[in-house]
Amino acid sequence: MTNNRKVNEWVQEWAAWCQPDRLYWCKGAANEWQSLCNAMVQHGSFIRLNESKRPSSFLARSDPSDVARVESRTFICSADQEQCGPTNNWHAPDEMQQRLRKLYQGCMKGRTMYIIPFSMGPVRSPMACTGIEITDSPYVAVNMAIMTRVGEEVLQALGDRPFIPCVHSVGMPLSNPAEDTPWPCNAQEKYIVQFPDERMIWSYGSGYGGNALLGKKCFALRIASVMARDEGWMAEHMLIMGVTNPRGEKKYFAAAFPSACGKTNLAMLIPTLPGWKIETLGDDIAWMHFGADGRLYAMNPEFGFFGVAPGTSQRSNPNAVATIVKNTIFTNVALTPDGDVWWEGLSEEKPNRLTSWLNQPWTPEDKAPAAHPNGRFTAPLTQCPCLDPDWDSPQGVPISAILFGGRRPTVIPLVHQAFDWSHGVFTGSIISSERTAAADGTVGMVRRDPFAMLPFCGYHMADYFGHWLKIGKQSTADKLPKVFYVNWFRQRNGRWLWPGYGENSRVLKWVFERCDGEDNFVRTPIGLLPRADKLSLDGLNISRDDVEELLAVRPEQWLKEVVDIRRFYQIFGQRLPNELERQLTELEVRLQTSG
Ligand code: OXD
Ligand code: MN
Repeated sequence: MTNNRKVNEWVQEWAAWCQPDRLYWCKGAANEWQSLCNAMVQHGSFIRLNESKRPSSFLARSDPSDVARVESRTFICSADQEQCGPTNNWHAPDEMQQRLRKLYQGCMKGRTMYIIPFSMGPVRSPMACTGIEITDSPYVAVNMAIMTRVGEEVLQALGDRPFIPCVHSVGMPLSNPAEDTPWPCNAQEKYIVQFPDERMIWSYGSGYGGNALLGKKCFALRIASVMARDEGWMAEHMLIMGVTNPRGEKKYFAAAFPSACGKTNLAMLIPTLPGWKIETLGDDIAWMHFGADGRLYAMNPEFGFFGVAPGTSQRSNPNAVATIVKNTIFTNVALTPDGDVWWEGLSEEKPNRLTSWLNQPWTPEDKAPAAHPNGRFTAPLTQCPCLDPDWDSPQGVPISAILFGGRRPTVIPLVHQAFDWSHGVFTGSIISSERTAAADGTVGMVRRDPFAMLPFCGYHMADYFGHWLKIGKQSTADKLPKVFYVNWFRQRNGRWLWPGYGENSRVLKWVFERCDGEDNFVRTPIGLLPRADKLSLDGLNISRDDVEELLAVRPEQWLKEVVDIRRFYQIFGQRLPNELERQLTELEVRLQTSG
């Protein structure tokens, strides 16, 4: 209970409807987290990991049908279908509410309803927003306690201002508590529903990640993008990092990549270039507001990392490995005989014997992976060894550069800079990547994922492009972040050309120097590329040929890209901003007249 009448009424209304056996108000204290986790161990939903190897850490195994975000069951229910746009699933809000109300009726029988007051952003920051999630999943309660700032302080700071109501149920009422399973969910019906007009979220049937931890994708991106449009700020699928050069000068970069393209690795990168330092503020979401000085300030609304485990290793991301040594929840990874976790890529040598994420005995001869490709860790931001000193700043940090990128084996060079903000908006709008395991769908297919926001924009994507263009008019070129496009994934004959990881610091250095206006570039039809002698490659074992290929801009390939972009743009019809049409035509002309 709280003194906030609106909150109490809302909770009581939903409790009456969902009929849980009991209510539990989350207070956010450390001992609360421990006791909720202990209860989950008792119940069989959590396995406590070996205390001497991984203190205060747990493994959860989901139902095999509930392993990723389900974009096909994600809906934007705006009153006006036009507002939703062609890249989202739309449903009439009244009808959706009727349908879900039926499903929610009695859906928490035999369970506890957890009430989770949470703040996206530092409590009392002018950029922060409050949500309250009600859920019948203790897994959600303990994950939310890591991923967001939870507790009484949040309700106090809220006062009687509005909050974002978030309703979640796993959709598996119990007539007999003995019938419960370690990972309750509803195999038949799943709904992840955003109501942008009412600014509320209803989720049903899934207990996994972004489907259930409603502060993340549903609130901090889908609903927040609508708020940002209306209020003149930006809610973006971006990491935030601090970059310091050997002279001690520091700049902040934000970067948008589609899901599972290495945002967490980049955010925590250890530079191979001597004297350079990277510090992390966030690995997934950035909210950006203009400061009084006309610059864009970014804040990470989250409080933890919900990172993809497979591929995370001492080699790929030592800082992530150090972040997850304790107080971490692992989901759908393998269990070692001595009670620790393992996943593909964690060590070069595979352990002889494991229990797979499917709770089956596993040996290296098995064809199926031991960990699910979308297996995750949930760990507190504060455990990151390279956490930026300003990670909790209520004002956020001023952004000098925005990086876009994706996985493209061909066509896109290692790095290029947009000519100006509008051209930068164009480059963001054409991000493309191979699909990964973070969402359901065919892995490996190239899909366009504008601004890495395709599954996360809460309104018409063409209007979102327009919003980006409008943001560019609210300040001046010297104050707006410079925009870049990177591609670590270019290949020749199936071989990666760029070593990636810590070596990406070489690209960040070039970006940093571009922000200072250094004359280190060549002009090409697609943008500004590094002058070959200005990309620091000392100490890197890379052939001249490979560097040439990495930086190659081939007009004939790009002209094909233009055709594909034009086809992609058609889905937005008349609503596509003219400016982007103009950018595309100008690119085509530059390509046709080049060389
Ligand atoms: C994520 C995603 O989980 O983008 O961050 O899918
Ligand atoms: Mn993400």
